[in-house]
Amino acid sequence: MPRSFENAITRVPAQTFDRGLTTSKLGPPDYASVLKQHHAYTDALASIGLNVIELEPLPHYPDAHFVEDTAVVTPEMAIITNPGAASRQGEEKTIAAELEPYRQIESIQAPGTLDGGDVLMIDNHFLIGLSERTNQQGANQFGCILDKYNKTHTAVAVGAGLHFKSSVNYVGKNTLIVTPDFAEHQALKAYDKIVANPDECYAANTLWVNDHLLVPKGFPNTKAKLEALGLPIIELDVSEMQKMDGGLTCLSIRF
Ligand code: CIR
Repeated sequence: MPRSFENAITRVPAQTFDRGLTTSKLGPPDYASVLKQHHAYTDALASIGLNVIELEPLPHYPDAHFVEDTAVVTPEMAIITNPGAASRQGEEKTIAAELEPYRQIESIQAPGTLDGGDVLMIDNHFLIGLSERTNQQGANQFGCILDKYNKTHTAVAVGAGLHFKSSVNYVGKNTLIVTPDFAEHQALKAYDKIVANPDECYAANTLWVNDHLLVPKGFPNTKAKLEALGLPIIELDVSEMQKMDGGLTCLSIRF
């Protein structure tokens, strides 16, 4: 039986949204469209049974609505991260305060850095991407915390894309959706794979939640492959988030 989540923390994007970090060359985001897309996203989460805890915008942190990077929550505890980008450090404190009533709190300490976007939780096993945001010390600290709770992990180097979950996500039924460069990766050999089309790599950032698939709009070939899983699909336009290197997984913390 797939794990079911009760809650999702989200944050309304601030008007300063366009001052966030980005490597994309997709042009400036439009704030009204950002809000509309964010609203459709929270509506989708609510429609599949999640209680959405929506936080106020944080204008001094233009990336703060990408809440996933600040915490990883398991059934037993929450690991508060130390985000790898200097401009995002401090976001995690506001999230720790939200999670304290629900979970035992653990945390990553400097000089370790880790972004939640680099952590893929598959039941009690965790894949941890080593990226420009998550360093070896951060991954080691994360691994030590997992050990305490009898959970296992594997570290994986991230070659392309911002985070590990820009390229690899779990979609239920022992299956990962991956970009072509992860199709034959040794660390992922225990899983079946759906490989995103080479011109649709962004669709690898698909979110499996409460046995539904939230899929970014505009990637029809990869969506057709996901349909073979037989799960209900909710297609969402996140084109404005993509302009800021974000996507479906990073807009919420599910627990
Ligand atoms: C950043 O560069 O930190 C943000 N502009 C995007 C973060 C996206 N987070 C994620 O995919 N987990």
